[in-house]
Amino acid sequence: MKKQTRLILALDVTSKARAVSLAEQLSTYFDAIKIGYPLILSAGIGIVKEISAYSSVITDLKIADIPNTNHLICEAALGAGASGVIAHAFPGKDSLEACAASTAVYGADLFVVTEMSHPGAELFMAPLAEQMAHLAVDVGAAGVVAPATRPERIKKIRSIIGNKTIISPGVGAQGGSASKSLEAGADYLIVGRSVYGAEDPVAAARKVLSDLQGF
Ligand code: BMP
Repeated sequence: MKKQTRLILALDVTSKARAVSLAEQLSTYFDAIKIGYPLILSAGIGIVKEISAYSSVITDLKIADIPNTNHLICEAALGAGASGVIAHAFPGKDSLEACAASTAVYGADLFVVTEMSHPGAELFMAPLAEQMAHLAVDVGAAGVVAPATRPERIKKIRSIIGNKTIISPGVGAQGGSASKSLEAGADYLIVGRSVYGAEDPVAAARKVLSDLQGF
């Protein structure tokens, strides 16, 4: 994934035509486009290839199964053209290793979720997030997902993972601050509704980008 704007677009729309149109309009403002269940279930896995015409694609299927099933999911996403996948750590090391092995074959990036950005993540995920970050390091993941809604947690996770990549959702619609997340150590910010849901998505993307000047 290139590192120019430090922004990743979360393209959680459910219309294939709208997704392609937004990708075409917005790709220059983003280093990658993240697509997940809302779009893939609506438009089919072929949407990965269509969006790849405009940008690197990270498939956010939050893979969380036994190793063999994880392998099959990775194959489907990477075979469709994804340059990165996102997996959960909680199923354990063997499950994550299956994802790491698949991504290595394709030369793709594995991102491991540590602590999610929504309030409910404080119940089960936050207490284990640091162990999940260690597991991401152990399996050789390219990076982790850490919450822009809690910059102090980004800082803690950065101290565990060294120079691996942190991609960070929660800016904008979820109330996280772009500048505080970057200051805390995020490499990329994941932004969805505040851009694709805006009346003028291009203007909204430009605004987010201008807020990042100086970082
Ligand atoms: P939005 O900017 O609209 O809140 O979108 C954030 C995106 O990041 C969504 O695709 C969501 O599924 C994802 N995400 C998140 O919000 N928090 C996490 O901890 C992990 C995520 O993948």
